[in-house]
Amino acid sequence: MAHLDEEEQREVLNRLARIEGQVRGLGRMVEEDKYCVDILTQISAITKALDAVGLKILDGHVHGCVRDAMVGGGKEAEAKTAELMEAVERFARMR
Ligand SMILES: [Cu+2]
Repeated sequence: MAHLDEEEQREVLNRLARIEGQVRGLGRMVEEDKYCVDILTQISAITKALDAVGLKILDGHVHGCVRDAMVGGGKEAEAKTAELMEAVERFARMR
């Protein structure tokens, strides 16, 4: 479960819809045999946009799931912290 309130969820979905449009545009650029560097620039823009969505989700997770587990304490808090660090490492390794 993602800890996003209604407005945040709407914002994330809007951003993802924009990214879908950007990816479709990328497909058109390849189809139309556009200049390689322009295609790479577009890929960078999409990657950045997707990163921003990832950070938003991560922020919600820390302020939701992780905080709740910390309040509860015990083994659940330890497990959530370990899981969080693994997720952050995976996210950081992407770039
Ligand atoms: Cu979460």
